[in-house]
Amino acid sequence: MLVGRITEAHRSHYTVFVSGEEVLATVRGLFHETGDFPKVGDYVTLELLADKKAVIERVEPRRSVIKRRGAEDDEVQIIAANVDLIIIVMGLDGDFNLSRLERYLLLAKQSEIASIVVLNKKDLVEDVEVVCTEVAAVAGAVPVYAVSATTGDNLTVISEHIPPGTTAVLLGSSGAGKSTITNWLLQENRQVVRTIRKNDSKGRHTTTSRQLFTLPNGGYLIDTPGMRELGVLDQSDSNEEAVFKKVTDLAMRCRFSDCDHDKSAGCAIVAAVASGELSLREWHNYQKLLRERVFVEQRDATAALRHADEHAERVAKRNEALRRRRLNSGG
Ligand SMILES: Nc1nc2c(ncn2[C@@H]2O[C@H](COP(=O)(O)OP(=O)(O)OP(=O)(O)O)[C@@H](O)[C@H]2O)c(=O)[nH]1
Ligand SMILES: [Mg+2]
Ligand SMILES: [Zn+2]
Repeated sequence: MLVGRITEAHRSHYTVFVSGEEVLATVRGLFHETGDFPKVGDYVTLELLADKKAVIERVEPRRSVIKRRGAEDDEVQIIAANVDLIIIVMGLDGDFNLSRLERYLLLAKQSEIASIVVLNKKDLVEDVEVVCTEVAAVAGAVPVYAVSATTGDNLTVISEHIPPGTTAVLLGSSGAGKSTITNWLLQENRQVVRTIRKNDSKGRHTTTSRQLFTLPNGGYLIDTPGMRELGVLDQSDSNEEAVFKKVTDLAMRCRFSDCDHDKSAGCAIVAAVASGELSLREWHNYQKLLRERVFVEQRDATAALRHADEHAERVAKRNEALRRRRLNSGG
């Protein structure tokens, strides 16, 4: 009997890393009785057969598990087992969402697994410091790093968090750059990466199953599909819209148009919170959403200005070229 580690879990078979190679495995009948099937990251005792095939006898006790409630059936599912670090990946593009980040942080806390926040696509942002400070306020003691997976900027900091023998998992929305980070850490293009939708920065759900990789330094990394597979997020994203609308509608009933919604007399929001029509939680969510939107708007405005500058420069160059040509042909 040998002990191996589950690298991929499919409907009826598993890929297991054992004695330096990957084998295809099925499970003993007993698993079908208990329903507790092996999960990615599990250590399993198995019997090797011919042709790189194997049968899994049992799952070794799990050191840790990341659990999540399924979207439709409300059933608890295990995302990964024996994880030492949750790497929460969020893009500094339209993916940026502090409420969602809070939910990931909560997931890590509930799993009792250490986490770090990786703000990816640093190359798209001018004022990274400002964003990091804002995120750090939400993340508390959890370290926050801004990186760029396409330029490699600051990525070594992630590898330092995955010492030999430890296991990290990448969590985050589709398009955040988890697979791009995976490829960089593997120093090899193993995972498929696909461009996001231009209009809303949403990914295309490129990665479709969880997979465990061995890193060059002997650490382990699990790449996961963007959150749609796990449900929850799309639903709460639309809740955010509802909260935003509720508050902006209320604010129109404030007596003064420049109401600070704090101590002002005749404030419809203060009244709504007092009457319970608006919960404090909704109000705080709204404030967070507002900060996010201001951040995204400012960033877009900066980008627009830069484009305008570049455009002006191109026009000036072209005019200069035209003028020269005219001078030349005239002279
Ligand atoms: N500008 C920029 N683009 C990036 C960066 N990292 C990733 N991308 C791009 O973002 C897109 C999505 O990257 P993926 O790595 O496929 O994202 P993912 O998180 O694995 O997405 P799913 O597999 O769908 O969950 C690709 O076009 C990447 O090239 C970055 O640091 N900067
Ligand atoms: Mg991916
Ligand atoms: Zn008000």
